[in-house]
Amino acid sequence: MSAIESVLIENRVFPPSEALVKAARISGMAGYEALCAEAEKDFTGFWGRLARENLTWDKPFTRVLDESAKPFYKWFDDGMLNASVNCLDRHMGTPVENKTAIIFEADDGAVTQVTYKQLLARVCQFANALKAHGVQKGDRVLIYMPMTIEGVVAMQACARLGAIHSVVFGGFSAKALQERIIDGGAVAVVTANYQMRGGKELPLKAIVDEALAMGGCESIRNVFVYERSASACPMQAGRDKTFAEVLKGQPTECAPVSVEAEHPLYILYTSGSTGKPKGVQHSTGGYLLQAKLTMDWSFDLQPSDVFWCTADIGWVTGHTYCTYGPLAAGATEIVFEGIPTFPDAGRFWQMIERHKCSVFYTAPTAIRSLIKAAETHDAVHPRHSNLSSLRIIGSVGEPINPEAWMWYYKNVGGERCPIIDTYWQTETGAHMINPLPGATPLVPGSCTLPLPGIFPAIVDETGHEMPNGTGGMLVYKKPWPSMVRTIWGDPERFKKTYFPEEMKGYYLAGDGAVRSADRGYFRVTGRIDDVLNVSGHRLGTMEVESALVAKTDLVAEAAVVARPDELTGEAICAFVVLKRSLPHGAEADKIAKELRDWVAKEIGPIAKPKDIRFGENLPKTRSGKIMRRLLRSLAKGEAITQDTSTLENPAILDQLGQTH
Ligand code: 6R9
Repeated sequence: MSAIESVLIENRVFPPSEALVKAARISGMAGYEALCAEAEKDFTGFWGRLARENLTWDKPFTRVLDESAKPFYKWFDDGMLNASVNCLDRHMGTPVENKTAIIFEADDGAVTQVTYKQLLARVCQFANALKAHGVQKGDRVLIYMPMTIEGVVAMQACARLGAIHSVVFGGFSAKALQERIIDGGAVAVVTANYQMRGGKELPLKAIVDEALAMGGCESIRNVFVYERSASACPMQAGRDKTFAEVLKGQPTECAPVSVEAEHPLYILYTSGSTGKPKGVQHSTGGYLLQAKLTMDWSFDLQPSDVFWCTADIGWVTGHTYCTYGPLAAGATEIVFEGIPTFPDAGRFWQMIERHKCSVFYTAPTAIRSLIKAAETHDAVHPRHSNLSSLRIIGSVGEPINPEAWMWYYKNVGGERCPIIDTYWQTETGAHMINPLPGATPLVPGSCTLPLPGIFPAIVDETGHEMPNGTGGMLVYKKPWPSMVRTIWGDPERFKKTYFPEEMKGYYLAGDGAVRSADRGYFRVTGRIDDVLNVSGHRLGTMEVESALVAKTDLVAEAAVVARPDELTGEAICAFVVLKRSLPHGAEADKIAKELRDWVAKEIGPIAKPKDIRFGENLPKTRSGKIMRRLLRSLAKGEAITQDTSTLENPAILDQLGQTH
């Protein structure tokens, strides 16, 4: 049975325990429904109330929502605030001041802690350093950092100055970095000399150098280098400076720059259906509101909680649930530098025990790989760690299959902790559809119901709503405060991608979904566009195709599709036509490796195709269109049952069946 089929017949229900219902911030379905009803009755009144209650405003807003230029919605737009004030200064003079903000565990196991007060001082110091180098409100700062306290500090320091950060995941290539520097017009790069992962020292600064040497990055004035490792790295005099150099003598106080609620807090690039990644632009006020609120709602955050989101700051989950949400909510959070399998695959469970983590938030792909590890090597099974501190566990990034859900529920959550399966996107900024710990009965594999104030629906291609039980496209009928504001530098693409005419003003998420006939629960079935989801990471098929055909000495044509994969959710399967004769055996393997390495250099190792298949041609219709549905069947190893009569070259199907 396929994962999707098993999800559709899922009928186990897990209601929250009475104790949780009693103690939770939103108590029982009645509590949830009351908030939903408030939002329905007075949409702007609801969001206005929450924005006043949850954020500190330098100048209060008088307008909640301005729809005059829709779909370019504005929220709280005559209000002024600062994001770092809302994450740090807000807690000064309260009991949170001396509370641990971050417990940092390094790759090698070394632990460092900072309180809110100390973190504020570090953010101010780094903000002063940026300021001393001319960084101002509205400037773009590219951050290419490992998971460290300094990574969070760099982001918060930008926010303090009203500078717009653009974080690029440390696994992306020099080429990807260069594209993002150019698109965003960044004035500075914040990086580290090396990053430590799995006991290995990997260069970061050298990749920045490579990116800058590719040209077109003349906007960059400075590169700030955090000395994560004692090993030296090349430094260009005048341009490159170490953290130690620039922090020296900087005061630990820095007046925050108050910005308009709509002022961009950050740009984060994500994949779409073309080869060019989109710079998703987020606001300050609306974004921060939902980052903070969802900590309270989805994770029922309590003052004593130790929160751990395992995502990297290079992804949206790391932005909202490492850098902004937990700090805005005054939580103690764990920041982890390393990987889940080093020194062994019990690392997560050992860390939960070591730091008494109470709210744990990770991705299905990590869970699946740790299940496999625990099944083959019992010593890393979670049963060997004391996980009794856990009260809530979460999932994000891709659909979680019921088998992995049950394992997570039993072995990590001790059949006691609700699994909060959070469905959302880079573009939504924060959680959209997920259960609430003290309210929603859980169904494995379902993200259940929308958060209060969020109005999703399932529609057909013409925007008509589908009855429960019938699949369709997921849309949102109303805007929400933390929604994407535009695509950096490309408002037309923003409109076309998210608000296409057929959708009647609804936001099109790009995912397929179905609501259950009985409860109206949502199940997200996966992307309906050309976006792949490999280990919870978004990649465009076109992006990988463009990378392959850029190897002009070897590749004539390439088509990329996804196939289901037990571990990574989806895997990339590339069909390649070479500029030479069809290779066989060891030679084919060698070329396949060369192509994988090439893609890793063009985009990053996460984009390496798992399967590569060579053919003298691709299956095309007589009008020259690549028949992707056939490629998908071939990738899955299915028998071809589709009609191939329109195929120009049917013999090609046999050739393309072979994987390298
Ligand atoms: C937060 C994040 C977004 C895409 C999204 C969907 C998939 C994320 C999911 C999920 C099913 C969940 N997705 N969470 N699918 N259930 N709980 O992952 O953002 O990297 O932009 O990816 O991921 O397909 O459209 P992002």
